Amino acid sequence: MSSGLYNMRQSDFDKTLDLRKLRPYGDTMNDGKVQISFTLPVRDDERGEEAARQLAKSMGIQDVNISFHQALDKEYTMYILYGGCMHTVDYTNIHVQRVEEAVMTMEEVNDYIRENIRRKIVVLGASTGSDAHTVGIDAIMNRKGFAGHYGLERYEMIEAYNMGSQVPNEVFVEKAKELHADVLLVSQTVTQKDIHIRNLTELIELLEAENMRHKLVVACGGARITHELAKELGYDAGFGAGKFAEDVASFAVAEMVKRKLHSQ
Ligand code: B12
Repeated sequence: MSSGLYNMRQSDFDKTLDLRKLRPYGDTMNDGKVQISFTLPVRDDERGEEAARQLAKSMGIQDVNISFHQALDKEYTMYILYGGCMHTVDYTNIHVQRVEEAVMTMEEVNDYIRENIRRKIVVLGASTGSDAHTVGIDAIMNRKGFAGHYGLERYEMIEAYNMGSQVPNEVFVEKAKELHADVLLVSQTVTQKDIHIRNLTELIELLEAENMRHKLVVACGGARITHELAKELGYDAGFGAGKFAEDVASFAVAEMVKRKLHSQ
């Protein structure tokens, strides 16, 4: 929500909002209403329902209403519950690291490259390691794009190569060498047992061992990737859900110019 809208709301609409004690909003300020869903490995009966209710209460949810329950199998039941979450967070004390670069349109990125880099740039992308999810990297790379945002293959000043999924880090690095890539983009979807951390770390270590890391812009993305995590792991930037080709393209070209990578 823009700060303008927020200010309007606080002064004109509701005076009970306290950002130091922020709660979910259902239909009344501070009612804390949330909907949660989970599966319990028990049969679909009254005892299971009570177990679901008690579990929700122990999560800090009051006035629990089980709005839906369905047997998935003999001994597995899915529940959807509605209730008021009594926990709060201090919004005024929340500070996050995020990519600060202004986001340009596809045309602006092309113009920026023409003016500042004066040659096409090479971007190589893949979903690496054991990760078989392709939709995220395709959303960023594919010509047709995703949700109305064209992918990098459509950018006139970008030579984009998408290696698909399950690409071993060694193969990815070899391809980067072969293509003289300027930018590497990695997608990681599966985070079970921290596999993404190991995989992302291994790539940076390989690039460092090959003396390539400082010559490249390296970014990663995926639903559970944050900019903060990416920076911690040695990446230049991280992009999560709701980010598109223009977000990473704007960042990458500005970073190339900032670090004078185009003239190396
Ligand atoms: C489709 C899917 C599959 C398909 C994948 C097919 C394919 N060709 O991609 C199949 C059936 C193969 C699959 C398999 C598995 N899956 Co799956 N899958 C999904 C599902 C339903 C959708 C994922 C998706 O396509 N999202 C849409 C894209 C557009 O979103 P996105 O990836 O977040 O991408 C956006 C951003 O994150 C960002 N982005 C992504 N990458 C990058 C990269 C860069 C550089 C940038 C800038 C941005 C960026 O931009 C995109 C656009 O905004 C999700 C559940 C869900 N609803 O999310 C589970 C899910 C991801 N899968 C999951 C799991 C566990 C698995 C399996 C391990 C299941 C199993 N036990 O076998 C296997 C793993 C296989 C493997 N080796 O990787 C879990 C992951 C949990 C976790 N965090 O670890 C999920 C969340 C389901 C769940 N709730 O448990 N899966």
